[in-house]
Amino acid sequence: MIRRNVCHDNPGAGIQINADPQMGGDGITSQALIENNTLFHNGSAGGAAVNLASVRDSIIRNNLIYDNRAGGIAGWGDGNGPAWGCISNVFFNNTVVFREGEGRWCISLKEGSIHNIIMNNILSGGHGGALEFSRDSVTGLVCDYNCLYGLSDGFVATYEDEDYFTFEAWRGLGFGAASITARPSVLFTEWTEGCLDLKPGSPAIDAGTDAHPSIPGTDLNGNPRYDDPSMPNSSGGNGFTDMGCLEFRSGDPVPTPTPVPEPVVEIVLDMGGDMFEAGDTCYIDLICRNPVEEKTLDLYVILEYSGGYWFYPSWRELSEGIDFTETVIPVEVDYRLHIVPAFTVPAFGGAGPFGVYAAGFGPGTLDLSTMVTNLAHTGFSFI
Ligand SMILES: [Ca+2]
Ligand SMILES: [Ca+2]
Repeated sequence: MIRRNVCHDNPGAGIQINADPQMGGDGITSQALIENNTLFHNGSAGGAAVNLASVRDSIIRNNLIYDNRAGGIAGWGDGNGPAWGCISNVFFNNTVVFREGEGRWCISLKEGSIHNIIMNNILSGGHGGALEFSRDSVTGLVCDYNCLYGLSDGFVATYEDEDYFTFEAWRGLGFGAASITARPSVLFTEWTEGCLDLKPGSPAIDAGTDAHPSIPGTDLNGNPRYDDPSMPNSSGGNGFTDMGCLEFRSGDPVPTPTPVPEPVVEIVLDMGGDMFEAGDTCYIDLICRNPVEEKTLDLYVILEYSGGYWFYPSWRELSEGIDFTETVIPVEVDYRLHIVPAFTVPAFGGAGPFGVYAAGFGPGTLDLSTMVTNLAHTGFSFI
């Protein structure tokens, strides 16, 4: 595993795996993982930024490869013949970009490097183009959902300096029905300054695919896939995987669904007056207004006076617990739910203020967070 390295200004390759069969052993490297590396300014004396020989069943993904002098990612047999090609590897979500007039090809597979899968990459050549193959390396090739570009001459692919293909010609060979082509200035924020973040509206946004188990669910920086609401979901699988190694996320807050308003039950209390004397007969009318939808509540009413709390129904004191009345409140205006039975105002000995409170809770709960009505209150005094 070669992960999260920064490799730059090497005259040769930045990362190299050569199994060197002439040195004994089977000469094959299998199941390597090369991911989340950043490579730039390598290859002034030749050698791809990621240089692989006889590597098989391996994953090369989420690598940021820019401003290198020779190739981007190269797989071959190191001159030992097609029996030592790079076989059955996957190249996913790499961003390989060259400056205009510089470098070779973004991904080169040669010398019997067959059965490889190349998807979700942004490959923009500076002197060469995006993809280079030897004719014996396209067997079993799967190549789609890539953004391909060649800055110098408009060719995105070649069969090793024999045939050159424009984007449309390359797609015509069956490599890339879902691929796109776009200049780096259209894709990136400040590509000439080395900032290869996708910019708003970049066609690489939501245009890759996650329809392969080795496609990374997070990008080079560990950020998860993001569905940009301003871009169509044209990718395969989940529909919003980006091409390249840096998933775009807008600076705007993540949109949240418009909340569905909680049905409102308004409770109105009416004591028929606000001045009472011990021995008076007192009434409390409890009227519900419920304009939204029928709702089931546990309803309670508290009478507070003389420093104590009394709960309806049955006007018990707090120490005896609270009786709840489960009630279905229909959709009606001024629905008179309960007319609390008349009671006699008792003798009092404390100071005011005094009052009646009423509220409703979700059935079976007594938790303020589940209070589903406003807390109604009406005050009164003793004469
Ligand atoms: Ca996305
Ligand atoms: Ca989207």
